[in-house]
Amino acid sequence: MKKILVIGATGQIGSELTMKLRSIYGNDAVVCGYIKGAEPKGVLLESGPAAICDVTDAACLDAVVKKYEIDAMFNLAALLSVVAEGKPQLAWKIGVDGLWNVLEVARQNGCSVFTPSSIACFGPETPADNTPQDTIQRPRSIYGVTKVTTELLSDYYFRKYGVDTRSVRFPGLISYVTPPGGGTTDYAVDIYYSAVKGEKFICPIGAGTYMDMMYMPDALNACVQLMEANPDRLIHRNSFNIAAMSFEPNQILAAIQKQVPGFEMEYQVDALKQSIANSWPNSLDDSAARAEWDWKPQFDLDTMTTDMLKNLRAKLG
Ligand code: AKB
Repeated sequence: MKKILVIGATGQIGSELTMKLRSIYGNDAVVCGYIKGAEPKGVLLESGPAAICDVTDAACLDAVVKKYEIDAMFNLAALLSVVAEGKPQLAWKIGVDGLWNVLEVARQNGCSVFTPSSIACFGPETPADNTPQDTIQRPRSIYGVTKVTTELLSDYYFRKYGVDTRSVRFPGLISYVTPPGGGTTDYAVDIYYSAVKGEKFICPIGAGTYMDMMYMPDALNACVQLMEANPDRLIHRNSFNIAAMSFEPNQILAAIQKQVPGFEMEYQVDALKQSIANSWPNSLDDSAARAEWDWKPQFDLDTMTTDMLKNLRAKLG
């Protein structure tokens, strides 16, 4: 990767991925692609180029790719699971029609493309524990439906046109930098904010609901490592299971209580979030990613908790 466009660069993953890519490839080599209403600010804006880049507008995307001579795109444009349930057609328009535009522009301009999938690409018929890399994918949420389609379309463009498409299935991502917007796994971020603010946490996900989660630094490493991987080693492409930790609400509570004694949580289960969570796996088998591109996470629940609390205390004063 020499010249990179991050689409959705002001979102939860994009804001940190853009800065990480700039630290590796140089500030001028990484374009921060954003949409109106989600303009970049601060260091994201000041440290390198930025351009309006809407995946639903192929001509706009093509112009940005040509202007900056882009050779790799990170396509992070998507509505997360809970928001998508309220706007299914928009979720499809951004996630699938938008990807089609990205892939066509990539084909015409010789770019590689990373488009994340998610644990949401699985459904209730999928084996829930140690979910295999290749298994049944019949998601119930519209977000999951768009993610399976994303995987299939990306593989199609690789096989038919040779476009270098690669992807991982992200678990819930936990970060102290940019909050997530409308996902089922957001509780695992929100709980840290409550702990640092000294507030009781109201948990919308029921006790005993296991989901895979990952600390953002590991997620960012996965993006870079997979895009830099030797293509000759890749048996899979779209999309790799990756995993770092799996827990249920009482376990993240206990991890925080070790460092914030007296921190309290109460359950008030949200029916929509719970039904989505119930349809997702408990934990993924990421052995294909480990074998094909040496994937290995650095953070577990305790080390992530220490880092989250330290950084959130500094951020929130
Ligand atoms: C969500 O909860 O919607 C996302 C995801 C797991 O893809 N964080």
